[in-house]
Amino acid sequence: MTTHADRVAYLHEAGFNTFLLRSEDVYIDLLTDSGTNAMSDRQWAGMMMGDEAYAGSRNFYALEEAVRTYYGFPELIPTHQGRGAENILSKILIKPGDHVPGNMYFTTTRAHQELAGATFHDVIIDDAHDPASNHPFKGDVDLAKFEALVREVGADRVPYITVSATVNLAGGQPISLANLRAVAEYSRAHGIKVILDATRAVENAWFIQQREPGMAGVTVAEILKQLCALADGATMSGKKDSLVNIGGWLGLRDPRLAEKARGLVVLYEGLHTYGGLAGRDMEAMAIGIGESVQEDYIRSRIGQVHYLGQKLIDAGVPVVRPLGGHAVFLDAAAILDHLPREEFPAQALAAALYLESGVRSMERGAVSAGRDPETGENRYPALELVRLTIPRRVYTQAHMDVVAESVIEVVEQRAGVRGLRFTYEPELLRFFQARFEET
Ligand code: PM9
Repeated sequence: MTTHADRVAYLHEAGFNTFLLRSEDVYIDLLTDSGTNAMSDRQWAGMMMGDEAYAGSRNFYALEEAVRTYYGFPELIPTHQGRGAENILSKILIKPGDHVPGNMYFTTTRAHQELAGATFHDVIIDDAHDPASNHPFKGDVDLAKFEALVREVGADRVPYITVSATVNLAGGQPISLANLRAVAEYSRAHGIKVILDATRAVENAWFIQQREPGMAGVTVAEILKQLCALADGATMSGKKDSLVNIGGWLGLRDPRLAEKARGLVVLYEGLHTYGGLAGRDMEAMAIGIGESVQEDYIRSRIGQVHYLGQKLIDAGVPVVRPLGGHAVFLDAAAILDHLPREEFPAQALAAALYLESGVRSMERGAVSAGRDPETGENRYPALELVRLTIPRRVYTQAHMDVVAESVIEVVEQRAGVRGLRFTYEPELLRFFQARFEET
């Protein structure tokens, strides 16, 4: 715990960017659910079984088996984390001048697509951009937008569509199985691949079980398999759903494409049977995959997110509706409606929350969206959000109560929160290292 005076000093040192705080100076850390999970006793036991051979580690085969069993992709290329898989996939599928549609952008995913020479196009349904819409599947692709893009640029310039399950920047919102089926049918007919961002697909499967007609009696494990069966490949950050601190993979069906990916993984990550991971890390991820689809686990995980979200809704705090899978997203544009978008209300709100109570959150608005590579102008997404991200198996309901009280306090005192301007703006993925001062 820190004092208010401590936090004023730490926040200034960090340039009003919660990524630049030291974790020691944070009381409750809701920056991200990425790699912040608590591993189970079984996973830790697995860590002791690391086979640290350079090639052909026993743990690689355990991971391959787990991915085949639960995700259904026959070809597995391990990577150090999700963006390693995104880099390789973008390089093997994209030619300069191509177009890649997706159900909303994600920061690292779009950055790799752009670096490979593609233009990203958002083809998510309009409801996803409206924080108040209660659509049960705000992650759905708008087929009319997707088809219009393909007509405009030609199917041969669209190597694949990225479908995220769930959609992080829309608020952890799920895509329905019916929608993904329709996307896959259309894509197949036009020679376009479907690539699933499976980072939080287990959480997505839980929402399908809860909300999609006819799915109530189907297990989360079976729904996950059905989701993946519709995709030609998947990128995965195991640091989320798979309950580990590090690890990822690229899963594919086409063995020739997998050969190409293996050719690149040895260049960027490590040999194709470890992909930048220690053997013990692959073992922990293999065990975590099995744990992640257990019904009791996933119900309590999302239940905790909803416990916090419901407290804020009951207090009248504007949050993205319906509540998502991994986080509660505060509608910073509504809360700090005295600040123009140019003064980054979400960045300012995240800073104010830290100042109030030592709770760390993350900006997910204009700072994260970066600049248009063509025009150099700031991109202003419809959603200007602060994410309260819940690590898995880490915090108690009492911690959630403290967070709710802190947010409510900041909202009550919102008139005193000032806007921010850049003092340092990195060129790529600027949100990680940018620095700000008060306007
Ligand atoms: N997500 C998150 O906090 C990690 C840092 S922010 C860039 O939400 C999706 C949907 C993600 C994601 C990371 C990645 C990249 C891909 N897709 O962080 O490289 O949410 O393992 O995964 C973060 P890695």
